[in-house]
Amino acid sequence: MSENIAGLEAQFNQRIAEGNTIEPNDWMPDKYRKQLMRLISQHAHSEIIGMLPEGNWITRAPSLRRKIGLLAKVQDEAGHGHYLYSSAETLGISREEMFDQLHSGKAKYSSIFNYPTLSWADMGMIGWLVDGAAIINQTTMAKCSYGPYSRALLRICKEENFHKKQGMEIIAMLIASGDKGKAMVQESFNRFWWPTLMMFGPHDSNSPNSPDMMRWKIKLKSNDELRQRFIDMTVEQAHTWGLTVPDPKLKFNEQSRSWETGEIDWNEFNAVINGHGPCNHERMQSRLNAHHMGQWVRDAARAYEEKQRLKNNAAA
Ligand code: FAQ
Repeated sequence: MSENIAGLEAQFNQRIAEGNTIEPNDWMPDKYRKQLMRLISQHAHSEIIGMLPEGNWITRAPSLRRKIGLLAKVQDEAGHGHYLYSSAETLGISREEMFDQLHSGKAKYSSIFNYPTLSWADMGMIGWLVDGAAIINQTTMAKCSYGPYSRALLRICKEENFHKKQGMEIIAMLIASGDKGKAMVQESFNRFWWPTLMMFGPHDSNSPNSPDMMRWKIKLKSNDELRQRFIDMTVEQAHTWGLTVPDPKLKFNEQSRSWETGEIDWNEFNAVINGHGPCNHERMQSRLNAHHMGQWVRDAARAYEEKQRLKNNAAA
């Protein structure tokens, strides 16, 4: 029996080494399945909770065009949540179980969504920085070893690119509008810069899940590598706009040709991912209310499904 498992594991490792994808009905080690359930469900929760900070601004968008754009973006995030929940379901976990894990605080979601959105410039900042960070992380992971997740990410990344562009357009227009607009952008940048760097997770030396995830090609680049790629791209963009990166220790390293930053406040990061960020409580309350108010939709969908099942049985 154990020889059989060892053989299956050898085949599995070989498929990964050769760059093939693992599909839902393929044999996989239990830990690989569990890591994927954790990762994909947390990603799905991030998309769903991530609708809330921007959702706050739909009624306050400064024009009809902006309102339509923001509405479409928030709707896209709901769609991403659905692709990801479906992808996690292929591993044998139900949507109800995933929701229970989110609502009980057992499952995490991205730290960034526990920060408030205080001005219209924050809508631009989320598109530019948060979607920008998500794209860097997810275009890499779109080549990961688990087929359903990699395919979901391909589509998500295409949509996130639009999100980033609409964010950059908001910022460019605010900056072009004059000193007041530019000051709004700078103030928002000051609040979002460090929390965005935290999105990439702890340093590699402090990332307990990374060794397995990298070995199995779920992650293809480490937390620090992706964070650095984001920093190098974003600092240049900020300078082009005449913005100041809120980091007195920021300096260009001529040898590595990349930007060095000061240290992230890991106490803040740990507080936020453990439920004590500025908006954790508010976000979870909104999520629980939405879940409660959506109960009738789930009941109606189940009743319809049951009716169809009885009809099909009668016809068979
Ligand atoms: N926030 O060992 P590692 C988006 C946790 S989608 C909260 O390094 P891992 C779209 C981590 O879960 C943004 N928790 O973990 C959008 C683990 O805890 P656990 C979401 C974090 O998994 C845009 C522990 O710390 N994207 O933005 C965070 O190897 C605009 C130890 O960490 C994804 O989920 C964090 N920032 O690497 C929507 C992408 N960082 O589970 C709306 C996929 C770490 O053991 C508007 N996820 N933790 O209890 C990933 O790539 C990885 O999960 C990382 C973390 C890189 C986030």
